[in-house]
Amino acid sequence: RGYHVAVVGATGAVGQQMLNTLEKRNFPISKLTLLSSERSAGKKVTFRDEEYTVQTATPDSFEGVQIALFSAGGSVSKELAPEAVKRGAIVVDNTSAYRMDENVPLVVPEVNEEALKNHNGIIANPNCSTIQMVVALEPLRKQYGLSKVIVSTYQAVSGAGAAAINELREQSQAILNGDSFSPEILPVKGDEKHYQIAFNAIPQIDKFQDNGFTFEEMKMINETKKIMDMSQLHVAATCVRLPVETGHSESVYVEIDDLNVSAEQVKQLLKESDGITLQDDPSQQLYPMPADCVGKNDVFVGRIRKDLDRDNGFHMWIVSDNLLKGAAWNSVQIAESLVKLKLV
Ligand code: 11C
Repeated sequence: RGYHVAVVGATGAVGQQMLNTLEKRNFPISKLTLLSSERSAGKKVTFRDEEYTVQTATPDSFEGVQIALFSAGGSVSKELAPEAVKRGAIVVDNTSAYRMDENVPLVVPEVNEEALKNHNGIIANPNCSTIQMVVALEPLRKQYGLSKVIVSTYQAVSGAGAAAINELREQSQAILNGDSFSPEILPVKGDEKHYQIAFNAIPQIDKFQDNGFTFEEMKMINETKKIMDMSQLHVAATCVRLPVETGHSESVYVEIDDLNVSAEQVKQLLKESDGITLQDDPSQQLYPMPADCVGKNDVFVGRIRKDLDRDNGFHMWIVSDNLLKGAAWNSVQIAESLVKLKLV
């Protein structure tokens, strides 16, 4: 007994993690359909000791599918998610194609699981850097009220896909060998200029918008307001790419409404909150780092301290595996919530 599940983008970095996560969570699957763009079709993928051949995704691939997890890029989702819905599937979409559509719930289960009840076939999985931040913000909002969020990110190259991982590795090797190299992917594959990422930091993730923010920064701003249902929240973001392979880090400054809260109380609250592991002990030099978070589903929080000039201001450091809670795990978690809430 179980569900007919399709994974679209099964050969990609996130698709692979989706399959690992479905396997690890023992998600009830009666039939599995593995799909991809034409370019990756024909590849073999193993799931629960069985070998599958990945098929080219077409509208008819979704016949009989009950849950479809999409992670094959925005254009594939735009074209095929409505076809899947037409054939009776519920789509969990990990691209930015539908996130800001008012008919589409944008869901992080620790924050707004209830929003799933209003779905019209498509559910959007937020951007990775947004997800890990709102998991830590929600308990603060609930307990103390929240008015301001200023975040700077330190993001891993795997967020930009497998080609960006290769670029970091090859460039690092070339620099160590004293060889020449030519950046071709980062900061954004489709943009005009490309810069060195090895031994560097690039303050551009995705393309610039007319307001001077990048699209990644606007995703963090707009998605946070939508997920937390706080259109008036003051949010600003600066997103930076680092030569880290996996695991996004974020330095976050928040202002809460309550003026009488201590850093100890914030630590205790986050320690008791779902999906969070607190790693915060300066006396032991304990704080989260991406290398320790790879392969783990939780959001890790540390360096919690009260601002020195503002009684309601707090600083913290948030790290998570961008391919898991930031993508695959959050999507599978949404599927688990759909089952739990009897929505599928
Ligand atoms: C990055 N956050 O690190 C991006 C990747 O909208 O799902 C995720 C893109 C998205 O480059």
